[in-house]
Amino acid sequence: MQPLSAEEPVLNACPESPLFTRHLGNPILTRKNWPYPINSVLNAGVTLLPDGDTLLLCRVEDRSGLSHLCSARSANGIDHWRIDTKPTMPPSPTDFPEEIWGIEDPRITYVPELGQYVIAYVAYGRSGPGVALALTKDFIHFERYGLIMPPEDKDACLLPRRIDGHWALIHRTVSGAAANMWISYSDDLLHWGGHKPILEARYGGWWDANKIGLSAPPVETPQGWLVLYHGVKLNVAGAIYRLGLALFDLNAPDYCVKRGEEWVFDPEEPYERHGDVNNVIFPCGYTLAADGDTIRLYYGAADTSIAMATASVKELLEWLDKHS
Ligand code: BMA
Repeated sequence: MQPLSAEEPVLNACPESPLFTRHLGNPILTRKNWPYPINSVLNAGVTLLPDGDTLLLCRVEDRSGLSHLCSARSANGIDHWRIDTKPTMPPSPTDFPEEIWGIEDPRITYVPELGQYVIAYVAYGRSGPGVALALTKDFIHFERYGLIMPPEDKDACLLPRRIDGHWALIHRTVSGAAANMWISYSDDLLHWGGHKPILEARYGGWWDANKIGLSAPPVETPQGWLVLYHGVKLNVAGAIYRLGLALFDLNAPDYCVKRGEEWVFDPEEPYERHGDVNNVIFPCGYTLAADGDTIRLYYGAADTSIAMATASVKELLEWLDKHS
């Protein structure tokens, strides 16, 4: 695999979010880049392919308002994107009626035991959004496993290896006013049980009150699974989507070891503050550079475009030590 350079020139470090450095060319993908007419491109699943290309499996909202997934590949992960000329993974409502209103927000996990990528995505159907799985080796052919978590559930990601012999899925269940993060286990990726809440939204005026959810797939570190999660603060003007950090035990990912109190990344730039949905940063994936420390976080900006920011895993962990 061709390593990514950790020294890519990125600028625009923000004093308010010193842990993240936005790419100067943000947003890196907009509807203007698309080879067919669309409304917006956002919330992409991310992976590094064996040939070194960065692959973004983008959520694309078409001009009917419904979403599908479309691949964009780039050698440097920043520009010269090669975008599929038609939807890579359109919804398939005939066989999967839970996809009748589209598919959204994929998170990609490469699973060495399966030799495949597992995509956890939102299937939007008449009962609301639920979690569906699809497996692929090449992002051309997809094997759908169908709905694995019924509505209302989203923000899901499979861990890359078994925990105590079982596959583990982090997801976000909504029940009443509470939207909290859960973990569930399976032996075959189809039938799930052992459901446990792992991180709950706070209450009152907190930045992550009432509604939280997994952002990018957890980063496996010697200290534990480093989880970036989004918190949604509701105010009279609408919602603000921000990012926070938590650390979970490596062998018991239902156990939260640390949780940061303040957010670490929030909408500040015009392309994050203004768009189809204002004040949203929504990452669904990252790549890790060859130095094993630099992550490039790809995020939907204001539900309109895709932007990128870099961060150091070491610095995120150090911040958590001081702020949890
Ligand atoms: C969430 C998801 C995301 C979206 C965000 C902000 O609930 O639907 O796809 O980016 O809201 O609108």
